[in-house]
Amino acid sequence: MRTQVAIIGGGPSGLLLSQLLHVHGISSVVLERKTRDYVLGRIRAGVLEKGLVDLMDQAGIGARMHQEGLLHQGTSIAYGNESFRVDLQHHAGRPLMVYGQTELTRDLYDARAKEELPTEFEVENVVLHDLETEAPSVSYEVHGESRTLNCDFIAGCDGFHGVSRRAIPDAVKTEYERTYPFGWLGVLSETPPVNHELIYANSDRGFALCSMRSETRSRYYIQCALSDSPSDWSDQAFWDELRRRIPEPQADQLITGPAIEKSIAPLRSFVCEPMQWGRLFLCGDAAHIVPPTGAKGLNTAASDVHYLFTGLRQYYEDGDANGINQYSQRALSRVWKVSRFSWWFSTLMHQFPDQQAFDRKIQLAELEFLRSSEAAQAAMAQNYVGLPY
Ligand code: FAS
Ligand code: PHB
Repeated sequence: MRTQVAIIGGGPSGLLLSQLLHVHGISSVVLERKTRDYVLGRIRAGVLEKGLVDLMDQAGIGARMHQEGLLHQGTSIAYGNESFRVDLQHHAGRPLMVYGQTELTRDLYDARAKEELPTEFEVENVVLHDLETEAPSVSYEVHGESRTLNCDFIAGCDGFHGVSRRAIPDAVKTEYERTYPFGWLGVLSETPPVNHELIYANSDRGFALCSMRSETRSRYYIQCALSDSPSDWSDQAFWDELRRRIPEPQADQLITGPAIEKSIAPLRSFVCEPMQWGRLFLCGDAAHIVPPTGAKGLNTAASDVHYLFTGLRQYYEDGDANGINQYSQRALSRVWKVSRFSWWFSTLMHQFPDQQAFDRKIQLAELEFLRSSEAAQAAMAQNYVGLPY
């Protein structure tokens, strides 16, 4: 089989790249390890930057997102008995869109099926070949049958645990990593959100986040020990702990219900340099991971897709290879700024097990400065709504 761009991974990165290429007449095949339903069963990001909203529109599949998504003009930060709102529209000139990654991925898969774009599910033993030639290929198996996909380029969109990053020689690659000594216990519930906008809370008991998927479906997180497992937390224990960590007015109004999903995500910062090798280009979680505090994981996958799509389009339409040759450098420049923001916000909002009393006072002083300073809120807002591509 032959295509112009082989895409490994059928998560949001791979699907969005494939859809954008298709709209501009560039062929691609998506190779996905799991089934469509398995991919759609993952509960992950909830907040979209305007850059990602615009890419969905550019791909011609933004209709349901605009119909069902919620535009948020601000977000709240709580600490101790204090709580303040950061006006995103005022400081950064645009809102955020609340629309779950699951729904965005569903829209992408529905568009693929409608246009009958080639997707291979349940692929195994994916191997990348001849990356340093002009005729790379990907070999793989589907239900025991061996296949080869010949192509011009390979997009490694296979997430943190995929095979693409490993295809870049160790001698060429530098991996930067920081792990955090806690996780996020997340609960999805068919209950109305406790607040009309998100609340990020730094309490003496640990971090909490009140988010949502719609006006009837809420998403909540509490910081938990890395040794915890979801089964350690009954629904009641989760709701009781969440109440202890959020401001009293919201705690009193919290409407609880059965958890329809409960999971724990570890937190890490990770960046692989370079993000390209020969004809292989890494996109999204295959190249970098950020702690979810800043809601930047999915959104940084989107900026990678923008840079790679633009470069590939330039190559095929104008014969100009500058965009693809500069991809890693351009993508990494934004990746590091996003990694810094995600690290800063995570460090500001969480209780660290080895934290000294001095550290806590510094955290509270920074939160007090953020509450009282227009300049500090503007800096936070501009990062949070999304840095320019
Ligand atoms: P993905 O990991 O989503 O997709 C990669 C795809 O490649 C998967 O479908 C996988 O099955 C497939 N694959 C892997 N190996 C393969 C192989 N060898 N061959 C073929 N296919 C292969 N971000 C936020 O902004 N906010 C959040 O709250 C948030 N919560 C998260 C919670 C968890 C538990 C995780 C893991 C991530 C979370 N993220 C969050 C980040 C997340 O949203 C990612 O940034 C986003 O899924 C990135 O999309 P992709 O790069 O497509 O990677
Ligand atoms: C979510 O709704 O899942 C979410 C929102 C904002 C974040 C992280 C996760 O910073």
